[in-house]
Amino acid sequence: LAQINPQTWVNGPALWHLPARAPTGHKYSAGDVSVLCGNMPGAARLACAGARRAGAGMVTLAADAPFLPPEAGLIVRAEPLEVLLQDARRKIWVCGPGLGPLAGHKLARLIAAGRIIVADADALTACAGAPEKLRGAAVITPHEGEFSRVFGSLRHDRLSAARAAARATGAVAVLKGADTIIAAPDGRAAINANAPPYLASGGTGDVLAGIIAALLAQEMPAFEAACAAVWLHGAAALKVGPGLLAEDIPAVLGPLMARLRPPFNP
Ligand code: NPW
Ligand code: AMP
Ligand code: MG
Repeated sequence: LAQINPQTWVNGPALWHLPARAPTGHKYSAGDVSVLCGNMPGAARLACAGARRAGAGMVTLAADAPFLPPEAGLIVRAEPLEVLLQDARRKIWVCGPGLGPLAGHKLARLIAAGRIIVADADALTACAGAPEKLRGAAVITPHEGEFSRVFGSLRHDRLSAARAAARATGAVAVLKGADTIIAAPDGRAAINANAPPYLASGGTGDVLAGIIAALLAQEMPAFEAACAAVWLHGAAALKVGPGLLAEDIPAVLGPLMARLRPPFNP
């Protein structure tokens, strides 16, 4: 296990273990993920696809707009957030991809309701200059543009910046880019270089947010879930190859995860 300096590692499967699937589990026990959907439903759908292929048993696309077309196996709920929050099984939420100007309000509501949140995209932009608004999120996944909006321009090296962001918010910070830093509030950090440049393509970050949520829903601790998701996302992209579209990533996660998951009857 490569160690760069104390508590900083090169990300890889030695750092985390994917959870075993219970042989008698049902779809709710396999993990429930809800993805908020706003003005760009394509982004939220990509997060749903990532979550479903990363093993969440139930994934709900939670949209205020009633006109979203359904999709086999994906629950589309056109109901107010307040109604959906009445179901205590909806613990894990993706908040941000394609969510638009309501993202700040919805993020605050999810935090107040004590949900486990992956905050990305518009939820981060809604916290511009106000990192304290992210307190209560489990994982935040900024690209450098979003990072600068929330925390100010990247003055320090990316590793120190990600660590500071994790300390300031109490969330695991995933600072995305060619190399992605994953930093925990307790000082642990990992650097992921297992990703090809053709991952720089619209929607890939949305898929990553969904994968992280699915692993949280399968009860992985937040730092390990983020490390595993970032590594799998990069490995999936390498497997797809050049010409990758964001929607190609979810389908190759299964075979990758099959190699890493413990057997059904450990
Ligand atoms: P520059 O060029 O460096 O000056 P935005 P977004 C800067 C949804 N999507 N990576 C850069 O500025 C998202 O989920 C919908 C990227 C750039 O102009 C959001 O809801 C899709 N950017 C919404 O669109 C698929 C970097 O930040 C600006 C950067 C907007 O999200 C695509 C971009 O930030 C997309 O996911 C970096 N490393 N470093 C769909 N399928 O419907 C600096 N920047 O304006 O918040 O735009 O990330 O596209
Ligand atoms: P987003 O900006 O939210 O769409 O997320 C983009 C995704 O692509 C993140 O997971 C980044 O880490 C990844 N990515 C962006 N640029 C590169 C690059 N040059 N090499 C490898 N991965 C990249
Ligand atoms: Mg994004």
